[in-house]
Amino acid sequence: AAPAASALAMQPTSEADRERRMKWWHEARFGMFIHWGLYSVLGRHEWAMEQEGIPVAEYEKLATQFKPKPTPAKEWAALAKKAGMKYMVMTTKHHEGFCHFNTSTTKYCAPKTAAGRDLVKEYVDAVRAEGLRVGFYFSLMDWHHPDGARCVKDEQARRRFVDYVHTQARELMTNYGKIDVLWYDVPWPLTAEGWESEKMNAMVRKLQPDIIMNNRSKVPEDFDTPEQRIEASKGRNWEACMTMNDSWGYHKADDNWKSPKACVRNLLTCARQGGNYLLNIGPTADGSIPPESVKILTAVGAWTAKNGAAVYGTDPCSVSRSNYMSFTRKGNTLFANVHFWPGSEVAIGGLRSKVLSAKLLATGAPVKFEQEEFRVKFTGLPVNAPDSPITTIAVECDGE
Ligand code: FHN
Repeated sequence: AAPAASALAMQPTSEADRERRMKWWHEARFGMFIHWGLYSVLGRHEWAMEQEGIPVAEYEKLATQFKPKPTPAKEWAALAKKAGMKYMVMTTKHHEGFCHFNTSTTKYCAPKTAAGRDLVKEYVDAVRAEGLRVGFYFSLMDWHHPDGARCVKDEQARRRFVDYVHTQARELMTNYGKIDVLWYDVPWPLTAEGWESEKMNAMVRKLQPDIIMNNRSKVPEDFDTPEQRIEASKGRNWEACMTMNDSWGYHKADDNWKSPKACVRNLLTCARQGGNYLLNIGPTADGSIPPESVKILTAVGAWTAKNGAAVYGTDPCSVSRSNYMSFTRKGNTLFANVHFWPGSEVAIGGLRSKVLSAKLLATGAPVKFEQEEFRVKFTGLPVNAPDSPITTIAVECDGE
């Protein structure tokens, strides 16, 4: 007999079930990405092995130098909380193939090498201790596995490689309690069919019925992943992942850091268009966070602590006409987020709604306003920006 309509409605990939599983994620808006691996020992970007042509036998020796300090994940989780991030996604295995988790599939993993412990367990415990949601990044591409280079043409090699990767996915979904996000990366050189991604993802959902997955196993799943850009590709089911400098993994010479203002503007742009912002840190080999990242996220957190209402749980916003502020919305409250403070007067053109009242969001200080047919002027403001890196004016309107 056909399954009842309610059972169909709650199938793991039904829209109704997807909305149920993604409710917290939409409200969360802002997460921390963490890229950490043997490449952090080199300090020259997470693609060093491939870009520098380092042979596997030479590269894997980096595992003897990878001896993280005790529980660095506690520092990451504390900083994420302070920044106003609500979930974290850590590389459990990047393309280099080194696993931070205990696995039956290989000795090339943290518990069985110099690190001598399960770094994924430490991470999960630290994230949960801060009340944040747990995400695993998992690379399908694996430069260490001997079948990686021949799995496209050799069916037996493909079978071994797919079984290896599916087994690791099963271990990650089984051994660490409730996992909230599975963030696949780079399926090269196989397709969704080659990876048997639908079978793998069905296994994941059976083990973790509430999990949400990205689109990088080459099956659309729950959310899209625009990288280093903001693109509202799938309604509200998308997350822009970005670095703070130019590198995902720790790069000792990469000094091209974004400002706190640039990061808050990215967060606001994601919020205005309904998506999420996943902002990356690249810890050093011992797990320390680069001081520049600490400085940036501390400044971002100072803003979200006072102005979070302008980004968390907001609705998509159609107001956009300004080159010195960006707009977000929650119901009939419009947030005018001023990134270039013009002085004692701020004006918005083309607002459809009637303004009822206005205030500085951070302090609640009332803001005077005058509304004409096509313009609202906010007057009597401080000459210098009252907040940093952005000042938000909350405008109560009689409609959206
Ligand atoms: O090659 C990776 C890269 O190192 C990094 O992990 C990013 C993060 O989204 N994903 C791949 C590039 O798309």
